[in-house]
Amino acid sequence: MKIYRTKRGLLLEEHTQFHSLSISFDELVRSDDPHSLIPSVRNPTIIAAPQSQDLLAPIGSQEVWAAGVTYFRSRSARMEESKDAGGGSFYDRVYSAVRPELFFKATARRVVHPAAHVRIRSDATWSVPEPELTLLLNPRGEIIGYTIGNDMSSRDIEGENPLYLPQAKVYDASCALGPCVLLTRDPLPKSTSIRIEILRNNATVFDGATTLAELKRDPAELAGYLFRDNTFPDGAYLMTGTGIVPGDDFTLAHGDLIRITIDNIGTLENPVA
Ligand code: DO4
Ligand code: MG
Repeated sequence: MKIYRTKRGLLLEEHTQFHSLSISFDELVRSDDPHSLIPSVRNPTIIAAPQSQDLLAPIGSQEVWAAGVTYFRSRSARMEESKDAGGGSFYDRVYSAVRPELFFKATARRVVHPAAHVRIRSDATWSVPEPELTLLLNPRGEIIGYTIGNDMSSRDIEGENPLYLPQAKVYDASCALGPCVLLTRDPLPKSTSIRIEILRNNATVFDGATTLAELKRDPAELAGYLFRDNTFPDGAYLMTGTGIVPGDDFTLAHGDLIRITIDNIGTLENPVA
């Protein structure tokens, strides 16, 4: 089942039918078992599917965190962009280390809704979107669902010095989530595909794809690291890293359209402001 957060409240999509839910997103995430709670908060009336302009990012009070260098492609791209700063070794080391790279990505205020504008930093010269499977974790650190995330990144800033990573990653409208949460405790199949297309003036200027078979880390293990010595009373989102990085000659431009699709979840589209 899928949960949409909309201007009309939470909607449930089940067997292609839509119902409203009389519960907030935070209450859903905090509940012990969202699946068994849903029948008691589902309005029986079947309603129309939400319009794309009514969709809100599926987030309440959750923080958004992210994992990095979890795909070989991310390791290689980062080593290249940071070679003058000594990146030849630290990205390679974190790719193979037992402890993953986890970083803070966004508060809900910095997350943009589906179809809303993401931003590139005004002081960046080399910016890319990062299409990432994103885990929804309950307050116990268990995966209760999945959404699509865009971890907007300033490659020139993070490449200049790894200590600039928070500035390369965390700024207004640096993150997009949506269009819905696929509510399931089951791991997604390794064959799950993640695809991205970037359009400029209606023409594709970059496209790429990967699958979860390329993700080096186990999602539950990433969640376990995030919840070590950290409490999240309203749960949290954890982006699982990118396996798709455009070539070094590509940078986003104002007006581009970023389209990210993950099997069984949907498509998240955001224009670049
Ligand atoms: O270490 C820098 C960021 C890595 C990242 O965001 C990713 O691999 O997706
Ligand atoms: Mg990323």
